[in-house]
Amino acid sequence: MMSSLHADKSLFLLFLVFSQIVFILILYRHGASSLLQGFLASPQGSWDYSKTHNVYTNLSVFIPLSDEKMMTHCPLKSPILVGPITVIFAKLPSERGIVKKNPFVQSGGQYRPPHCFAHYKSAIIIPHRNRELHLRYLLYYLHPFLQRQQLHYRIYVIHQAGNGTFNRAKLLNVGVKEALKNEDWDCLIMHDVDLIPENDYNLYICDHRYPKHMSSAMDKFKYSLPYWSYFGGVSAVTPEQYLRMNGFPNTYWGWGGEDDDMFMRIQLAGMTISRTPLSLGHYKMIPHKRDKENQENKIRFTLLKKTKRTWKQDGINSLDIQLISVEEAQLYTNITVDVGGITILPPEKSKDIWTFL
Ligand code: BGN
Repeated sequence: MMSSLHADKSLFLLFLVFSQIVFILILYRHGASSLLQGFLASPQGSWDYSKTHNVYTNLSVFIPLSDEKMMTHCPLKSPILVGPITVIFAKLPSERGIVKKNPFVQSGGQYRPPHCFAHYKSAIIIPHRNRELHLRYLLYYLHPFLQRQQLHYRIYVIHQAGNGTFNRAKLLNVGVKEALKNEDWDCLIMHDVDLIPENDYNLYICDHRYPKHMSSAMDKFKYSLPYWSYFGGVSAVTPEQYLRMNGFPNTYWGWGGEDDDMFMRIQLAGMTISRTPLSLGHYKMIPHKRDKENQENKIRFTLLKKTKRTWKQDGINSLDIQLISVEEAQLYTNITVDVGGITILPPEKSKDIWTFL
């Protein structure tokens, strides 16, 4: 009797030690937020995307408390998360319609839960030009999506002035710099304008160990990764990780390569990436053609070969731009910037001449 009790106790102790080792290993490999995501989410792969919910479902339960002094921290798990969200690109909502549906969003596209203190503060940074309709769809879905997660957040749209070749990474550098002037954000989320998240358990918070790639399963790539080191679409870095990798490159004009450069500089700065599980990182891309001012970057391979030598000189420490305006629209903070570079003259004056500024 005594010896079986003793054996039970040893077995239990062994189990305890084993679970602790597993816990520490997960924490070490993937960071704290992965544990939190694991805890909050259903087991990997078990989401049923054929049953989806309206992104505005139950949002009206978040209303201000009658006595502000009674306000406490929001619970770690938001009570209204539903998982898969219905994302369709049917009738485009008007801007006024979106404002009406999001009464607690304040000027500049900022939100704090009206009934509790948020655990996380995230800035959403969206490079943009001539994609007004995409932006409207994104705002329609993203505002309620972020409120469902009870975050303190603000949406920044970084608008490239002029009609020169698009420079996504440089616009992101501008967005980070400007966002950090407003607030000490815990997390900076780099967000393409044409990607809509499809699962509200995909939390818009950072992994404090490593930069996190969030759009791991896009419909465009049949809900899988196009290649293992893919870091494009939507990603999240803390201000500290951002500084450590010297921000993003300023030298990638046009389509392609800048996200691969980001991946490289993460490694060069002694980090690696974490990734939202594919079952959670579902995104729908708004269908569109490539913009004519976002031609394929033909020298991206050459640039990528040089990243090892250039990343410490080219980045947030060498950002050279002309800030044109910072305006608080109702649904977002609108930052317009001249990033320089190559400009194509407007068609009536143009004789197919490229002007280098
Ligand atoms: C890759 C592009 C990425 C782009 C993805 C997905 C390059 C550089 C190759 C060495 N990278 O091929 O920038 O996000 O496709 O479209 O072209």
